[in-house]
Amino acid sequence: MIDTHKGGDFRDWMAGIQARTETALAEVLPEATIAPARLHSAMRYAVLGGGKRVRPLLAHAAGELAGADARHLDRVACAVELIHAYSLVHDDLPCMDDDVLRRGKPTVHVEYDEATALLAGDALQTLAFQTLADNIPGLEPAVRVEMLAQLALASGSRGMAGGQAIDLASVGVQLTREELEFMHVHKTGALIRAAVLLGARAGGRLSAADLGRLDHYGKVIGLLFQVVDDILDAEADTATLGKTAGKDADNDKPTYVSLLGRTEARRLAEDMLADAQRTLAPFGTGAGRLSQLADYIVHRAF
Ligand code: GRG
Repeated sequence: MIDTHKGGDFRDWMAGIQARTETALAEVLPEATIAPARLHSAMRYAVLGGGKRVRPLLAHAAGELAGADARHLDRVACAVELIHAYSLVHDDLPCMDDDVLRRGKPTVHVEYDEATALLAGDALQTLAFQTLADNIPGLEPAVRVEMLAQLALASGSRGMAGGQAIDLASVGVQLTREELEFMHVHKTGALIRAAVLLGARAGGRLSAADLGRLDHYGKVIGLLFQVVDDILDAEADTATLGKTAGKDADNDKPTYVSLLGRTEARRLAEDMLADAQRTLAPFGTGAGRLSQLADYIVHRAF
């Protein structure tokens, strides 16, 4: 379907969405000079100038398919990316993964302090909801309420935060494949799925059946993102540290590689990619960007 994720046209489209997302995020985030300046500075530090912006790309791609206004999609993209940024700030805290580096820079609690990082994450989360709740000219309030409910569900205890809780409880535990999948469908997958659906909801063009197809696509690529992340982590560990493949470097968390082995994990990723592409087939060329993004998620590094 269309060209692959390596095509120049796709790269240009990606760069365009990444740039407009950066601008939109810089606008919705309070200036670092506004009091409380340290908190606002930490929020901007956490969000701006880094990240692949996978979720905004998915929101825009789904929204384009649904005939959405690009300015409405900017708001959706900001909301989802702010939730993502909050999750990373909190995930890096000493009480969770205790990481000192993120996107090649010191993590927020290292650059600022732990209390500021906690508050920055909290405030990013609430800013995400404010971004959708504030008036968006041309986007019906009823649609925005639906989006707010969907984003809340994806972020909370029955979504990302719930997945994180299961992840923390699974350190040193042997999970079955079903349990691992359940954890990742929530921890990483729920927000990715929400990015696709919120983007689609911003346009009025799709039927319930089409939204159902996109929901399946979002679910598959959300999980696929994590399978690939596990493979990339295992490869990085082996390359840099000579570690035993498949175990999380820091805390012995189960991964797809530890459960299936690298070859089988790669096969799973390719099978899931095929599932995602099949799901998009009825949309024809209109789903070209979503198709390329699925390909990009799998082949971004191998
Ligand atoms: C703290 C409530 C709470 C949740 C945290 C998603 C998550 C839940 C933690 C992230 C931990 C992690 C590194 C998971 C692996 C997959 C993943 C989400 C990687 C980071 O996302 P990318 O690759 O990051 O999209 P960039 O930097 O490109 O934005």
